[in-house]
Amino acid sequence: MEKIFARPKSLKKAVFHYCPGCGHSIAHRITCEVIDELGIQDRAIGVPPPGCSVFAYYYFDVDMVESAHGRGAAVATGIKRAYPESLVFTYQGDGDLSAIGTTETLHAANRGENLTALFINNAVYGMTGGQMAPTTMLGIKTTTSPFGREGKYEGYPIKMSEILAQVQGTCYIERVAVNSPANIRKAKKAIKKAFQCQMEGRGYSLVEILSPCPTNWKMSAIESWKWIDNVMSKEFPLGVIKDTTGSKSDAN
Ligand SMILES: Cc1ncc(C[n+]2csc(CCOP(=O)(O)OP(=O)(O)O)c2C)c(N)n1
Ligand code: SF4
Repeated sequence: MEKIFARPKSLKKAVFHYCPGCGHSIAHRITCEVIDELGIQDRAIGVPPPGCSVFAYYYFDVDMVESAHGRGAAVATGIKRAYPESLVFTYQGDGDLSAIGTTETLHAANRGENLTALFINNAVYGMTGGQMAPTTMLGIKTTTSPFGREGKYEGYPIKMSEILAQVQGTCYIERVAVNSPANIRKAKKAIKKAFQCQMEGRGYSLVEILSPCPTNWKMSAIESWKWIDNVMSKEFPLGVIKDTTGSKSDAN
């Protein structure tokens, strides 16, 4: 009998520790599917962060080098420069990439480091208990913005993808979501295109993935998927933000 659905080869046979409905597990799976499809399991090197995905190395069956919080772009730069034939990707939350790691990320992008960032935006600091992140939307209550985020006091939701699109070293940036089968398919295509950009030596590529965190959003999984469509993607619109390849993104 023909097998039409199976665990990707590069996804270990381990049980995810993520909460039910969490987007990290979907992002892991589609990234592994892309690694398999591109045939790069033996040369892919992932750089996971502190955060809920801190144990990503238990799941990806590729070489992984853990970085300190926010330092993914710097660690990945070293790996890629030492092993230019490898396919290097960082896997970073929004607390990681858009707060403590802003400097490393912006300068790695500006230098056009030939690597790929998978940027998981769930609009909070997930692992540490749902504190406000730079990506938290105005009016949203978190443990550190109990009355709702107010721009005047707490700043405004930061749009890292749009900022990074401004610098010369970035070649491809797309925002996707993992909240529906159609969006998951688009997210996978975007990750594939970002990896292909790196394989072609085009510079820094990034896929921002809007990802549900039902636990800290205090919603059911289904409510959190709807919230991405109805609220989050209004603040963070989905689509290609920058593409210097000249080829039409097959994600759209
Ligand atoms: C240098 C440093 N500062 C703070 C922390 C504490 N810390 C661990 S995870 C985390 C936030 C994670 O949030 P995010 O990056 O958005 O990832 P998520 O858990 O939501 O996936 C923080 C502040 C740390 N590990 N290291
Ligand atoms: S706290 Fe949020 S981001 Fe962390 S595993 Fe649970 S649902 Fe996922």
